[in-house]
Amino acid sequence: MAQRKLNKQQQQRIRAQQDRTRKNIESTSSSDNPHEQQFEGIVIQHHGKQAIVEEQNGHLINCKIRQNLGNIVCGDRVIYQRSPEDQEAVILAVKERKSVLARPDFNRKPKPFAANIDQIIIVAAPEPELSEHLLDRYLVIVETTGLHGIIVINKADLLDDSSMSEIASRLLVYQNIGYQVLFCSVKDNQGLKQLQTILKDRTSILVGQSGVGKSSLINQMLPELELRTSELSQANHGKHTTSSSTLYHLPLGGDIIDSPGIRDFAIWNISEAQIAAGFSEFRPYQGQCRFHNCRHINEPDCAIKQAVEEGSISGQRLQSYQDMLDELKQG
Ligand SMILES: Nc1nc2c(ncn2[C@@H]2O[C@H](COP(=O)(O)OP(=O)(O)OP(=O)(O)O)[C@@H](O)[C@H]2O)c(=O)[nH]1
Ligand SMILES: [Mg+2]
Ligand SMILES: [Zn+2]
Repeated sequence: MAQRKLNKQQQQRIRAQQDRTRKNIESTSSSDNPHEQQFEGIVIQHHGKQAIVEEQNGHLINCKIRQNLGNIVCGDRVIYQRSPEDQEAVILAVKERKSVLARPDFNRKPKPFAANIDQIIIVAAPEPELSEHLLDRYLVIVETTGLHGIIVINKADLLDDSSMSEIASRLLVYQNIGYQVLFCSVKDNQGLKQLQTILKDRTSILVGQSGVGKSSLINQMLPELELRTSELSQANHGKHTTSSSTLYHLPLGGDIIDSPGIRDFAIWNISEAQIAAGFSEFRPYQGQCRFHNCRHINEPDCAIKQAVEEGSISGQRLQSYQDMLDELKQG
């Protein structure tokens, strides 16, 4: 995933296009054209050149996407047009996004997949095994997007006393630098009330390895999910929808986006400085290394290495940072 800043040029181009489209919309008042009315809706899912949009009355409608609009993604607020009898509609414009997450497409170009998110819920579990390597990469995204990030350890029911204390001590590193860690279990209904409180009145996205239980967590919080799933599948011409990001409304208020698990997660399209900025505990030491452009690898008088020696920064986190720089260099 990457942050919106990386796509600034692209964003500007899209925005200019949208401004033009908006102006066009404004100049064609709907009363000129009584059969084609314009509405605002929210994108629930997108599939190539089509998107499923939730209308203001809660119904889902399949929309084509007008050319040159750029990528329309889950969470986008859009203006669409349809005549009352139409089952299909056309998206004319996208409202400005307050945030966007992207992942590399097959050409390693950033491809947005979710928009207008407030917080990222990183889901991990004892099975598949917890990976700090992956966790640190997600946290770089959290820090560089400026979104709120929380770590959820699902499948807590699989932990006995000793594996619980082992995993808890590994997570202490993250709690010490200010991240909230919440243990949950879909099976035992553990931690879900707290999770619902965290999700209330915000737009959150669940990210994490395939199989950690992201969809199961959502399923547990949404009693009417099955209904929504079949409605979605109908709006999408009966296709299965499990492979794309999908937005759901939570019963207590707020929205949640389920995203497909990431199998191949590489650091990509990001600068060394952004990686460093992704380690929030490095911040207090900024400007304290002997060299202003210190990369905290083997430079003398490095304040970060000093902090590791003194025990105020975790050596494992510094190692993780250095691994990411290596990975970046290898491309
Ligand atoms: N023991 C246990 N199993 C769980 C729990 N939550 C989910 N599972 C199981 O974990 C498996 C994967 O769950 P999913 O919800 O499909 O995982 P996901 O993260 O959505 O996976 P992708 O969609 O591939 O990214 C399923 O077999 C679930 O039944 C839990 O709290 N405890
Ligand atoms: Mg899933
Ligand atoms: Zn340094």
